[in-house]
Amino acid sequence: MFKNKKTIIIAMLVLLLAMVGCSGNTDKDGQEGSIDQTLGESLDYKIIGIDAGAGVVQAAERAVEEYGLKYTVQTSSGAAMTQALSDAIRDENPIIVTGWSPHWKFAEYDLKYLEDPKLIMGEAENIHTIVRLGLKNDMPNAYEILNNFYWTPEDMESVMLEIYHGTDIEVAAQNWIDNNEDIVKEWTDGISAVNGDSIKLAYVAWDTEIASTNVIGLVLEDMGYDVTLTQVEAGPMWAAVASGDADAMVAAWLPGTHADYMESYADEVEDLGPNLEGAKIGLVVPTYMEDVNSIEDLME
Ligand code: PBE
Repeated sequence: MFKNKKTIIIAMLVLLLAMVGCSGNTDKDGQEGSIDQTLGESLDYKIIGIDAGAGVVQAAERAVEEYGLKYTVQTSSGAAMTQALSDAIRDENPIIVTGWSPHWKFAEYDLKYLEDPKLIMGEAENIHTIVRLGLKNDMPNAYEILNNFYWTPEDMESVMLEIYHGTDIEVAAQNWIDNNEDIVKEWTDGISAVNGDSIKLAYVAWDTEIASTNVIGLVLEDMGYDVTLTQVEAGPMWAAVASGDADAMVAAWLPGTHADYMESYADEVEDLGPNLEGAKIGLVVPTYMEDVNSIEDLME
């Protein structure tokens, strides 16, 4: 009896040790799917991008080329990228995404930008307000409000976070306005309201631009404008302001991210300067990918 019991206990211990041994085969810091795979193999040599027209995707493609990486940048959408990121983090799997800040993902997850010693992804960026030629004459009040529009990365991130946590976009934008009346007053100070003039703002469905466009849209609405927000892709957004189809956009990332767009349309738009300073783009990974700190670490 005693002997039997002992045998059972030993058998159980052996089984337990075997199970522990097995789980030891999957890399504990989540860098690789199995011990035989390189990081690149476990990622299928993919960097998770967003929409093809985004400057950050083009910059990532340039980085792949300049650093001689085996990776390809997979295009999708901002929403698909953040979904892939959250799935990977849930399972502590490795992932590389095209990222930018301000962005709620840095408040929600432990993430890091990969160093970029060749500065291919650019340095500090600002977000500019761009209007169509002639807006100053046609709609001087809106032009002034757009010219005054300026906030901080923290302001923008607070709107993005509220939307991420489930608040309706317009409600989150209105909440920010209600909580920051002094700032909004600076944008509208001394400018008189109009009586239902139509104004059209173009934007792309990037989390940053959803936040900014909705905030300035509501401010213009409060000032008596009949505001239409039109969601398009990046190229069409720039083209719409250049052709006058849209009156303005607050989504131009300069000097780097949208340099090509700016160069193409320089003579066909008016740049009202930054509405936010201290933005950034880059390749972003979860901090648990301890061995990967630089784009150079992706070279094989
Ligand atoms: N972004 C957000 C855009 C600009 C705003 C960084 C995704 C881009 O890459 O073009």
